[in-house]
Amino acid sequence: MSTIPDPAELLALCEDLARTAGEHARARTADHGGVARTKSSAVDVVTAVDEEVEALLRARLAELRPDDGVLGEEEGSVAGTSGLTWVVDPIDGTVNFLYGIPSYSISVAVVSGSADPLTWTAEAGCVHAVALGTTWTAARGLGAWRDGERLGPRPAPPLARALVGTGFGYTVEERTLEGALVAQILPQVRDIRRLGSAAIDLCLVADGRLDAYYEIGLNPWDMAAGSLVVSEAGGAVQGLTGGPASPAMTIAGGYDLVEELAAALRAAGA
Ligand code: LIP
Repeated sequence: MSTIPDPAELLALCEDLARTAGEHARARTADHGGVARTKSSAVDVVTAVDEEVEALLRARLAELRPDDGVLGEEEGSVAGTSGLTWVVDPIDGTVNFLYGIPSYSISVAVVSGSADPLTWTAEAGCVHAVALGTTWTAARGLGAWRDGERLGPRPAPPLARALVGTGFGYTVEERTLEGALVAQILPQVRDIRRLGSAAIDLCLVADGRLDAYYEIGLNPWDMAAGSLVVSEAGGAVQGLTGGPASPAMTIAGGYDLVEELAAALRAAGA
């Protein structure tokens, strides 16, 4: 029976993997490898670098943690036998990467118990914003950091003074609903930001550069590492009615503000 390494050891491995993958992505920024394929719509693209980075992460994990499972955006889920699953988004913010906009990241998390965000226990995570030169890390029960600086709880403003991040799916149906929803939220907040990488959005909530964030339709790999950074920095991450975040809704921020935003989203028909 393999023992699960302590969160500090897993954190070091998350960061090493994310930084190694980031160096590959940086080296390929010039041509991003082109669009390899599309997924849910013609604008839901996968670049060659998305595929290269996930292959690199999986190869390193096969070498270092051969008994662990892996869940990745581009190659899906491979079960393990150790009780640990690595949840990876090779390029979070792919469209930004494609257009040369610096708001993209490598997101690497490791979870125990299950590979389902509704029931897993996040053990450690790293969000490495390659072009921005910023790296957020967190380990269960140990804390969260931005570039090695410890992150702690901070007072949250009321909703009317909150800078709120969000994002949108890639299909016409999703965008029609999400556009109507944000139109109702915008008049109730300081302002909205759509930065294009959920992992970075969540980490900006953790370090106070966003007051809150919500998004419908996040995948496990988009939110696994960033959600741990938020919670270990003293913030809340939840669903629309207070339970765990899920593809139905992810809301992050200070505890009181998250509840105020959740109520506004429910009232707007989310
Ligand atoms: C992205 C998310 C972002 C969302 C984008 C996209 P990807 O992930 O991080 O929050 O709004 O539509 O889903 O596809 O770049 O890995």
